[in-house]
Amino acid sequence: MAAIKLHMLKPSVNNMSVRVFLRAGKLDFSEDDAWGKTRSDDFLAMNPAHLTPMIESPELPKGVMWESCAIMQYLAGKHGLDRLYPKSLEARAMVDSAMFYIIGTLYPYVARATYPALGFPQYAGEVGASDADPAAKAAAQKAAMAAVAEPLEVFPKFYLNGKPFIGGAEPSIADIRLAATLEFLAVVDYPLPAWAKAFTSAIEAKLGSAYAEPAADVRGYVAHVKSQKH
Ligand SMILES: N[C@@H](CCC(=O)N[C@@H](CS)C(=O)NCC(=O)O)C(=O)O
Repeated sequence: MAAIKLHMLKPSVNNMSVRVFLRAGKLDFSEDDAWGKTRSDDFLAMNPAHLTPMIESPELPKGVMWESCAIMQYLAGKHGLDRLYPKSLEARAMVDSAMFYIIGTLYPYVARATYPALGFPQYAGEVGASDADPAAKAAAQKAAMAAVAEPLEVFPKFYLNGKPFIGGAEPSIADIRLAATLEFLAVVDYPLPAWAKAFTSAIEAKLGSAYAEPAADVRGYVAHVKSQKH
């Protein structure tokens, strides 16, 4: 049996991050498709937050953990994957800062811009999840799309700062998390800036099938959703 069991959803970029990481780190893992299972009694008994990606490992205090970035941090540390998660505290601080910025600031805008097109449920309290009329929902989605630009520009200006990756010459877990996040923007034909296109190509070239295989699942879903609209 593989050492790490990942419960995952194939169309999700949160999941794609960990799926790319496991492959890039050449870890011993198996994947279980959690489609339709996350609210089951068995899953909720393990994980009351009902979120994927989730890994099972008997060494964890409760046997499981979730949150894509925390999973990558834990497994990179445990398996000595310093090339993906640098050991130097200062380099690591930048990787951590970038990941928190993605999860806390960039991703919520990406979600509000893309979830309506992806057919994913939106978060309670947001216009998209309310009983507002379609015009108000469309305006909210448009506003979220416009808001993506500012946090996106922070990456070339600050985190990349002339380097190919946040991690430097090699992609780090923050780069994996950023590239996966950008994948969803294709569903709304978001015009990615030139640096972001170059960044995505560079990470694909560096990671090869470790990136391409999980990306194909997300891209397949995005293509399917787009084909339904035309
Ligand atoms: N911040 C979390 C987000 C995880 C998340 O939203 N997971 C969704 C899929 S994208 C999920 O598993 N939803 C299933 C459910 O809530 O039942 C991460 O990065 O791991």
